[in-house]
Amino acid sequence: MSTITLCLNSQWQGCESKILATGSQKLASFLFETKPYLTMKQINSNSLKVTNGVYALDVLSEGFVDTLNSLKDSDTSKIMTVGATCDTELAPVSYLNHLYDGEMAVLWFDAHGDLNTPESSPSGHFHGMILRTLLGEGPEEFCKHIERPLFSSQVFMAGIRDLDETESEYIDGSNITVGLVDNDLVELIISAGFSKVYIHIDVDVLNPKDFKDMLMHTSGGPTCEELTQCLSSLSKKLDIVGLGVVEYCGKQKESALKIKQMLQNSGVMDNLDLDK
Ligand SMILES: [Mn+2]
Repeated sequence: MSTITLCLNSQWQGCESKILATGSQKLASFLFETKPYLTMKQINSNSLKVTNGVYALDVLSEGFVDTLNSLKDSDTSKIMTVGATCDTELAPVSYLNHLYDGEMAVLWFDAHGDLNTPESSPSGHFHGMILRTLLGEGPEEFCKHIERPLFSSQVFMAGIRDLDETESEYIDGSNITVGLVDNDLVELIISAGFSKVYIHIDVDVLNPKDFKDMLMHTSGGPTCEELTQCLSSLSKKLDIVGLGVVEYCGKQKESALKIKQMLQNSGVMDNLDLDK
């Protein structure tokens, strides 16, 4: 029997915007309502120093190991995370990819690639390195705890439109699939042989003309309705084993409702056994 674990991870030091911690807390209580959820330990350190090219590396690596251990203790088979920054996906994706032995696709809805290394990153912010780390190329402090890195053939990206040059080169030399936020996306995943999917939603994938409560406004991208349609086709044909919703600022009350409606109307909540 599948069990789902709900998580709030407010670790915000993957960039330097503390507002994402507050945003994640507001969104988790709104989405999870009265359901019990795990609150991941938030490491607070004032040093926030750059180590080996990564801002707050010590804080982030300690938080990652703590979260990974919590998930292992929970012995869960599905995870939904509301996280502050993109790097809060590191523990749930690592845990599930090990559990399912690589038999899951990872679908990255994001305006960005998150494929930098400490050497190529313009900012040193770890939230821009998370997917590359999951692929096994990241700081040793994280990689040594990832039992099964992703193969690039597991990764599907949609909505990306703000890539650094080195990220584009990396994608071109990999087996990552880049698709559109539409109904064909599910067919790309199925024809690659996957029936399970982990879905990452950085809310900056959305068109800022339609949704404004994200940290990094990036012009273009799908409307809430378009993303709902795409999620709906995924929900109908795939087993969603994990979901992460990240980088939400929580400045407007109605924006949390928009996210909830997308997840409910598309059937994602149902697929995760959360609408019972
Ligand atoms: Mn992003």
